[in-house]
Amino acid sequence: MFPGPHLGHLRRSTVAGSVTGAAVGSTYAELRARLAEDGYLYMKGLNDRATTLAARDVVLDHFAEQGGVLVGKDVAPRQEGVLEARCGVGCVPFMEGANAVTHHKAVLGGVLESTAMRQFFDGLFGSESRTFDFKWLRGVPTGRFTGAHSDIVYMGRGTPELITSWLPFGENPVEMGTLAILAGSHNLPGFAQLRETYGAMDHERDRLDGTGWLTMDPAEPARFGGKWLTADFEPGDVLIFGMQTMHMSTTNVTGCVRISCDVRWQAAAEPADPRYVGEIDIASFTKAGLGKEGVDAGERGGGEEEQEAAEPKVMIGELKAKWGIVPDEAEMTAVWEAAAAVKI
Ligand SMILES: O=C(O)CCC(=O)C(=O)O
Repeated sequence: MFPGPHLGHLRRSTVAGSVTGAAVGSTYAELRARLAEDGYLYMKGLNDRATTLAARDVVLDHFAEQGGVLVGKDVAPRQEGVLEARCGVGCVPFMEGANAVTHHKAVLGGVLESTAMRQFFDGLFGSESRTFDFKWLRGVPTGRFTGAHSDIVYMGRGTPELITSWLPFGENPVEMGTLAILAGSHNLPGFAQLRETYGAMDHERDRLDGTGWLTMDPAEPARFGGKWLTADFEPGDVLIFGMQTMHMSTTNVTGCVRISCDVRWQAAAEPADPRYVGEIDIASFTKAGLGKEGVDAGERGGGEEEQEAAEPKVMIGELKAKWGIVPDEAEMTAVWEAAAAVKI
């Protein structure tokens, strides 16, 4: 249920002067303080609505060209992004990386690296900003969601002051799959152990198996405190958060594809994670997770199998046991029910 005891509303922010005709909004100093305190900024209408919808059209055109993805050849039903009944994972085209769709003028210049985005991040960092060349553009089909994780696990080889921006391409209500933030996970003492263990990992270096998610169960990290928050997003809204803010998505329970993109930003003068800038070899990135699948076996002079045998993958469950944070079902149920009993 949204909003409900387990999933509340994100607090809205706008930049001072950015909302036409309204004397509302925060200065960059206030936004920096809010980001430090809340672990996120929910920027309403940071990007232009019409431009965002134009970028959505580019993605839908790409889907339509593949065939078998969307219902309806005419413009109107296609814009709804209604999926063919049998179109699930593996059918919706994979778009992560730096490619003709992510770097289409209307997508890149209009939305992902729009003037509004660049100005915002320059203001937020108080210096010139830059973004990775790699863009995490996704079409998420019915029934799918992203598990709980912190981004540091996938992109911690540059500055730790890296910021993720999540941009929905179109009307994106909670039931279509929205990004949910576990507010407090970045700074509450209850999460300290998690930040020092899971939050200190490097998915590739530590050979973490599979997606690198901590869990698919939102109750599991919520037992450390904090609160899951999300929103019904509109075109142009941008959700911003830091590397230690745990997040996941709600499930897409509609018949329409959810289109969204993650774009990472940092101060230009800071070191950037080399995996995501310059030439990107997409063949060496996994489709399921966010990160690259292991260190290139070729670089180490061994085949994939040889490397596997020498350094088997570690399962997240084994790590939780080592860290002493294996979820106790009874404890989790009690915490979840206690939260449900709180009047909001
Ligand atoms: O859009 C999604 O489902 C997940 C995005 C995300 O968590 C990420 O890229 O860090």
